[in-house]
Amino acid sequence: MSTKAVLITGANGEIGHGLVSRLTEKNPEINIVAIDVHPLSKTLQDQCHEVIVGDIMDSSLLDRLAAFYDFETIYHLAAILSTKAEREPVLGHRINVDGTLGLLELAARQARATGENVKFLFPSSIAAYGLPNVAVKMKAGKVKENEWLDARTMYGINKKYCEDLGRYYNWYYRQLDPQQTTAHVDFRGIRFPGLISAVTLPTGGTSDYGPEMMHYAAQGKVYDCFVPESATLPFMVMPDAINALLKLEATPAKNLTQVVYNIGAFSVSAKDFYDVIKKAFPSAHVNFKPDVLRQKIVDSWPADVDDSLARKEWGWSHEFDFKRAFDEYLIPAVKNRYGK
Ligand code: AKB
Repeated sequence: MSTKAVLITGANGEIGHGLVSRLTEKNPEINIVAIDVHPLSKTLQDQCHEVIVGDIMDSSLLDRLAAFYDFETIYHLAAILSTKAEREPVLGHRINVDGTLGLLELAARQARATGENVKFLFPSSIAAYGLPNVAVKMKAGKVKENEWLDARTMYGINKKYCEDLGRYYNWYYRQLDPQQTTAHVDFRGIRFPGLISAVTLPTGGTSDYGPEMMHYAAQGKVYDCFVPESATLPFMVMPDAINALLKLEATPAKNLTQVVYNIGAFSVSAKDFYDVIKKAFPSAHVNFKPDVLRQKIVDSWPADVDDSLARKEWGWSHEFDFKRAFDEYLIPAVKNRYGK
């Protein structure tokens, strides 16, 4: 008999950290199978049924998992973020696209074998959008899911394509087979804005200037910010991001008309970040030294997103606006983390 379980790839990453804890808080009996290329902390390990230090590209590993477990839900979080994927495009494509395809196949095999739909939660990104320049971006304001989809980064293109793969696995998989299976991959994607965690530091992203500024200030380090003060993106704190994944997972499929949804919380400039950080850490020092190449990527991402579909179809709402995010979550938690 296979064990019913939830699979989390990239479990040691920023979202994975919080997600493992939230899932076990909600259901202490849950069997979490966690994969990451890096070992998980002891606390996270203790909350998982099995932890695998391994690569999602290892097909024999995925075969072994398929043999031992019936996955009801897969949170496929493993990815190479935008700056790293721009520096190593082939690696980005391999992990972000081929890796996702392998996991979708695993989910499809499991659905066929068990006769039950397998939910596939996929963090997409505002990087799926591509606006031509900062003037158009600021004029565009809140961007809808079907607008400005000319992604300009390897990562953004990868995310957009994986959303399309998700749509295919959800609705059209093996559509020519004479014998259609009853169960399928129930793909659900969220285009996340820049995420900010008080617990972990991001690596390899382009929206990382926000969180980096705060973590540097809390450690008394000078931060060279690679975008100008005016650079504006939508951001969200990690507890809201995890709430969104759990809420979308719990929504009955009949309520959902899309396979991917925008979600938003607050849209702020790099200067807004600096002002609020400076208040909490008066000795914080940031030099705005734009790196024009990285800045162009930020300029191609929307300043804000229209998340009305997510609000309407699965009741999405953020708990943390900009003020509350800093006052009640980020500042107390980073002060605690760095012993301030
Ligand atoms: C990145 O900067 O690559 C990510 C993202 C916006 O998806 N944080």
